[in-house]
Amino acid sequence: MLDYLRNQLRSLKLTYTVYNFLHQRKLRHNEQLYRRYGLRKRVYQSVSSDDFKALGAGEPPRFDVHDSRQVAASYPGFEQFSLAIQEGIRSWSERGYMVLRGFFTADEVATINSEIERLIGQGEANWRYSHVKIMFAIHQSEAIRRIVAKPELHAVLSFLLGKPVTQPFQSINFIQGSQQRAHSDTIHMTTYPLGYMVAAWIALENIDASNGPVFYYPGSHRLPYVLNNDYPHDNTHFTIGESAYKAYENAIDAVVQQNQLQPEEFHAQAGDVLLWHANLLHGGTPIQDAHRTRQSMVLHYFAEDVICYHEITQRPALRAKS
Ligand SMILES: O=C(O)CCC(=O)C(=O)O
Repeated sequence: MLDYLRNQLRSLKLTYTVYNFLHQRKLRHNEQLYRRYGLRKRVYQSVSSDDFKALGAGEPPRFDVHDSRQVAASYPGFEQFSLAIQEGIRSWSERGYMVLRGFFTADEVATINSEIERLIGQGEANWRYSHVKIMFAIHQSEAIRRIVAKPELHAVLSFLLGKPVTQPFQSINFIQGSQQRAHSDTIHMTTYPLGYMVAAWIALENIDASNGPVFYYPGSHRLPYVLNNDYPHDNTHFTIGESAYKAYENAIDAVVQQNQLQPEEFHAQAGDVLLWHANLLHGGTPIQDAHRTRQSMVLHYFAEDVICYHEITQRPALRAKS
């Protein structure tokens, strides 16, 4: 009965509006952005891609417009990166992902893992999605926050987006593989203009084909964004459709089939990092060995001075200071 009521409340746009109204402090950054981009809405109201149609596409990230292989070296700051990172940046426009091998040390990885273990042991881990994801550990652990706040990571992300990127919007930790179906993060963390999000996924142990690695479709970020109007979401003016996310996943499967996309898997050593573009299609492969863990952490970053929201539920993103 309680679950039923909770689901009913979650399907009402009004529930989110009231929640946002009560948390306006975390939406204040949008006041100036709405003015700047010409969006005529209150910051606590629902917002989705429909609201931006009349405003045009806005200015996309620079490497979505110009091939990073041709132009990256001409932007200030490129020389600060190692040769391996420079090569990753060069291939960004074409592939939509890049790898930072050995970016976190064994000590840093061990500290993150023991902090997660501590949160779980103390019953403080913020589990979601049937005990698959631990949300926002960065808000609970000073040690994790400090480790992931590497200036070099922020420098790479800022360089890729051509706008400052200073802190993660959220963190998610996994103990086992997510086995999540293919999706683009833009359906969960949408921006106006589109494309100003990057994910940084950190291997916290060695990962191979048997413990549910992340998979992705190279180059898929260049396909059109799939947003609410591109699948049968059954939303109404007042409610969010109950099976909207499933319908979205089915639409992405169709995109994969139509374009005959071929997946790659991210096999990694502990400390390796995979960065992916806001629209790169990706997910988690099935776990072949149920006895194995797949400890990992993903951080999602928005560029500063863009509008961020959740397309499916049409909620503006609340930004808490970490
Ligand atoms: O870690 C995984 O298996 C998938 C993570 C993911 O899809 C995401 O962070 O968007």
